[in-house]
Amino acid sequence: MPELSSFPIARRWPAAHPDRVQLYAAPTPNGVKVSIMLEETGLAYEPHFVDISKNESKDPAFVSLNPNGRIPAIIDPHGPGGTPIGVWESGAILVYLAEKTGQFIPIAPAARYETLSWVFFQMSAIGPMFGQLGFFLRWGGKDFEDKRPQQRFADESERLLEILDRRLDDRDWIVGEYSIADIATLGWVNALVTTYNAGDLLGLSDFSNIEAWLERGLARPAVKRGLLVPARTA
Ligand SMILES: N[C@@H](CCC(=O)N[C@@H](CS)C(=O)NCC(=O)O)C(=O)O
Repeated sequence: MPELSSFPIARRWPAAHPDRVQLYAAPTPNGVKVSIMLEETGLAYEPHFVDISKNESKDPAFVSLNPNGRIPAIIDPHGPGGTPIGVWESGAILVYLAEKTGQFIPIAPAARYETLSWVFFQMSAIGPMFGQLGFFLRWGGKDFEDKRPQQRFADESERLLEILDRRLDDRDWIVGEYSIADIATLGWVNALVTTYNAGDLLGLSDFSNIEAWLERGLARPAVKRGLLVPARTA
């Protein structure tokens, strides 16, 4: 049976509490999905800050767990059959933790697949499009003279916001009760406002259902805590 210490990533970021779920991440929109979920479920976990500005997610020890070299990733020392398991890709981690704890995913098959559809929508559309918009607004692409890529991702982000806003008409959460669909999406919409300062560009104030949903989500104590985990270290 593998021990936690047999994972190279656990040697690079040593565990003070090897019995807890080990989270390797940064407080970015993809990273906070998992810290919010861990806070919501009440599972004991130990966060490790992976500094992506120093390319630490490309460290061979990190890549040995996630070949894509991107945060977040986890190791659950009490995985299936009691054996440690590594999981990567934030959507897969959310599903794993939801199934492990029986929380934030409906049991009824129809509602379960509806929830997964919205999680995949976040993973395949909201995350990549908002992320590219962020690149062209705030990071490496912000000084590019050619503004067409920025416009392309702004238009697509606005289209996705329209879909989400329509979905939230007359409902508090994306599918029934608060679920991994909300947890996956909240951090990304929040980042549009706080990190990318794209609220005006995308006309966010026109999406009143999203604004109310974001406010509801941000009011949750676990969301407040999760948004700050793992704390950035120097
Ligand atoms: N589809 C992946 C995307 C992960 C991702 O893009 N993470 C970003 C931070 S939000 C990252 O690690 N960036 C570092 C890099 O690109 O080198 C997931 O959801 O886990």
